[in-house]
Amino acid sequence: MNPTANQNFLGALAAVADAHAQRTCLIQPGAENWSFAMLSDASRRVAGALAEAGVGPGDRVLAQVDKSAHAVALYLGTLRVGAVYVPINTAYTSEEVAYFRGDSEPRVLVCREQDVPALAPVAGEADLLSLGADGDGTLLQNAAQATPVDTITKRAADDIAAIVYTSGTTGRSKGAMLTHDNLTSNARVLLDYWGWADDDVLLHALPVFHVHGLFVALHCALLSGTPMIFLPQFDASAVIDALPQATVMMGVPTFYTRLLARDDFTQQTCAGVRLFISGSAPLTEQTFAAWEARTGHRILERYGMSETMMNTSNPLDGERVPGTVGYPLPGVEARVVDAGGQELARGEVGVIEVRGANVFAGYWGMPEKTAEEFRDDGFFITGDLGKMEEDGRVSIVGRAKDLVISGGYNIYPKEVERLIDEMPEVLESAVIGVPHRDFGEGVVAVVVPVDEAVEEPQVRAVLEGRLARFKHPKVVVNVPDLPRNAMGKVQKKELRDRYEGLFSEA
Ligand code: MCA
Ligand code: AMP
Repeated sequence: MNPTANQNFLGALAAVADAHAQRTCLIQPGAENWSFAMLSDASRRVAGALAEAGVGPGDRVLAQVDKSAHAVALYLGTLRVGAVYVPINTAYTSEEVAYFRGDSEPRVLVCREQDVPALAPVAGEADLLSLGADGDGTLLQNAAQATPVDTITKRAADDIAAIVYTSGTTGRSKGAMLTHDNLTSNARVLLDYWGWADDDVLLHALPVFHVHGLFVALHCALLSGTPMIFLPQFDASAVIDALPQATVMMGVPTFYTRLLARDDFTQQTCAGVRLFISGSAPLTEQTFAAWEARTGHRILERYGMSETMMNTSNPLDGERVPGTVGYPLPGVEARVVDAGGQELARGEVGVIEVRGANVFAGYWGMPEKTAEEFRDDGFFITGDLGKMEEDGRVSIVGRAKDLVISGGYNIYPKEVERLIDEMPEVLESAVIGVPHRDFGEGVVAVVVPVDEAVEEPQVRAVLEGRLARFKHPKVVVNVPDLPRNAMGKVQKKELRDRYEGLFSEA
């Protein structure tokens, strides 16, 4: 790598876009398809609007926008001006957005048209702009009038390209700073490892505010100059309609279980597909087996995090073993250690640690938190429990961190417990995740009422508008007290075991 050259990841993407200018980039059923040239042009214009709004190198662009071709242009336009893209889930309430705005201190906050009134009071110093084309002063209207930016702002390999928020154990979200080199190296490795070919067509039904949809999926297609079928969200019928035109699909396990639940999803539907990839949450061996029985395909499972993007993957050509997440990717080192940081023998369960060009630069504005999660030799402590199999594959067996993963979204119990505990009717609560057929894990609140039993609608009413709905408990259980160990710590494992079957009919 030439350290004096421009290491802005957009440079690599722009070169590919120029080489494939007339090729279709975004296939949008029911709407106009976009070529690579159209996307480049739109992103140059968005870059112009951002520059006119005063956005410069290192400034944050906080985006809470629906998935669309324009949202992709916003991401690319942000990189073009050397700014830092900060995407957040569209399900977040204005109270949650207020936190992200305060923490990331963006120059602009780009939102959906309908959210302008609710977000205006929390925009602080940031310019609030809606992305949409309607109404004066939206980002797209500004972009239409702006002078397109043709240059790509120079960035060093370790300059920050994006901040991806990931929930913290204390309930405070942490912004994982991903560098241009993190994005570039991981995308290149994945293209090669998954054998991306010139005739590949990706079915993209993931949201574009997390690493999975925004980086892993999008970058594979953009960096190879191949088209994507760009669906606004996962909808099983739309996916079944689109799959015959696709060669690769990436999804969270819920995508796979929902497709299997459909009688009209058959081997014929995916006759042209060469690769199904799953990640973000554990894929059960049952789903793996049912998928193979239905389609003849063995799903390739991989493992990543917001802080590291992709760490390990089952092989493209070798055996894909269900229940494992495969081998460390080229350039990524993985080890399993005990509580004291000592590497464990193969087969023994401990915490997974990783090191490599994929690993983030630290948490935004939290140097002490960053220091806590790195070893002196540069390994990042993932908080996932796993083991290294004899043949060097990694298996994830659980989580050291108190985290629920529901349909691929992370929910930190503390964040929910804190609000439930504020209810005058509640003495204390424990939020856990238990097996759920659709979401993998479903959120359950176990509450100790002060007096009368606390019902689920009461809890929901308290959380409404304060916490994104996917974090709301799907069930509330009342108990006389919470199980605790000798130290007084709530025994969540005991609760998880106790309520394991709660969603067996779900
Ligand atoms: C929606 N709801 C959920 C979830 N999604 N509840 C629990 N868990 C969820 N994941 C709730 C909504 O709050 C709403 O509740 C009701 O379900 C219907 O909402 P809708 O939007 O229609 O839901 P859906 O279309 O059925 O969405 C389910 C989904 C979606 C398709 C599985 O959650 C999804 O696209 N998940 C992908 C997440 C992802 O990309 N994760 C990657 C992050 P109510 O009726 O009460 O309002 S992890 C990552 O990036 C790392 C690096 C990695 O390894 O990949
Ligand atoms: P996030 O913080 O949203 O990026 O989520 C990352 C977490 O998702 C990881 O630390 C794992 O706990 C989990 N995860 C990602 N991929 C897998 C997988 N294939 N199997 C099990 N857990 C996974």
